[in-house]
Amino acid sequence: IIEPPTQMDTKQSVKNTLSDFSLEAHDLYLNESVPYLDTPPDPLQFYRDWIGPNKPCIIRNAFSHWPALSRWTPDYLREKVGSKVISVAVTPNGYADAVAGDRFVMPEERRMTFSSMLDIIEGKVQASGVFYVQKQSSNLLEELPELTEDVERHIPWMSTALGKLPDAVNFWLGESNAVTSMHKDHYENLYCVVSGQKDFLLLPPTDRPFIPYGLYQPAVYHQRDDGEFEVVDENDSEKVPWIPLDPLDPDLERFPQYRQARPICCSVKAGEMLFLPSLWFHHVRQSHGCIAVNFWYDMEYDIKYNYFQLLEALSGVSTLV
Ligand SMILES: O=C(O)CCC(=O)C(=O)O
Repeated sequence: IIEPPTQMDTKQSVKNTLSDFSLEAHDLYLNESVPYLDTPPDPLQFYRDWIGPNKPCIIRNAFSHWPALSRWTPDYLREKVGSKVISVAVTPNGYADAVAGDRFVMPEERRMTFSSMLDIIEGKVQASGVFYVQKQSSNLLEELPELTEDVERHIPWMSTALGKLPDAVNFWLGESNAVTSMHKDHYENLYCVVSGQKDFLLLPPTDRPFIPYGLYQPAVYHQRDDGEFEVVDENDSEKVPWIPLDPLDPDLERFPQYRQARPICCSVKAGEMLFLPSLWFHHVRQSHGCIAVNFWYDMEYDIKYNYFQLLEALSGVSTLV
């Protein structure tokens, strides 16, 4: 007599299939490190080789003509935008938008002048907390339009390749201990480092089955007058799905499935541009005072997205084993 499969057998079989799925992606098309291109690409070639296949690469000499590369010194920035009031993310530990205990904690969004931020970066003022300009809602165009003449509002070959303009152009400036926790976005991301260095840890979308998610109560940090930070619940907000794992120090007892993940690390230096394809998981660190500008082009909600949604659903089933 052949016994019908139990629910446990079915889950184990989904889990095995997903492990093979990830292995096959590595065998078929993924690189073991992030390759370099030496010149800005032709749009069709870039679409064919990198956007379509959903593979990251680092492009050199893609924005050597930007005045920002030589101009953006603290003195120049103070003179040009020093008095502008911008949004700065402030946290006690450098972790903005990250899981802390049983909460998903967002940074305090502090309004301050660009000069005050530079004072902190340059060590002229000792502030408690970690400061990071990382507003992500096209803050370059919205908050610092005076700086756009030093860069470009879009990357012409990327806009041609995708047939659209970026949804957002973001400006990043942070302290060395400001970290962006692991997450993924629905953007084709061109990330340009203007000064300093960014360190990316990347995981392909096909490694999704090994990446744990939980549902967390949203909260925000708030710095009290005595300098201490408190965590204030956002009671009216719905729970947020987020990744509780720190890929720099993964708790493999708690998340054994992460053993199968195969992260790729890369450093993006001043003058280099990372193409970070849609749906890739990324965790980001930086050198102190690193400045970057990035372009978020919305992804196509095509069969790639559609398959990824299926993978998400199946990953949820398999982690219940
Ligand atoms: O630079 C960072 O800290 C994070 C960048 C990022 O997450 C993004 O561009 O999607």
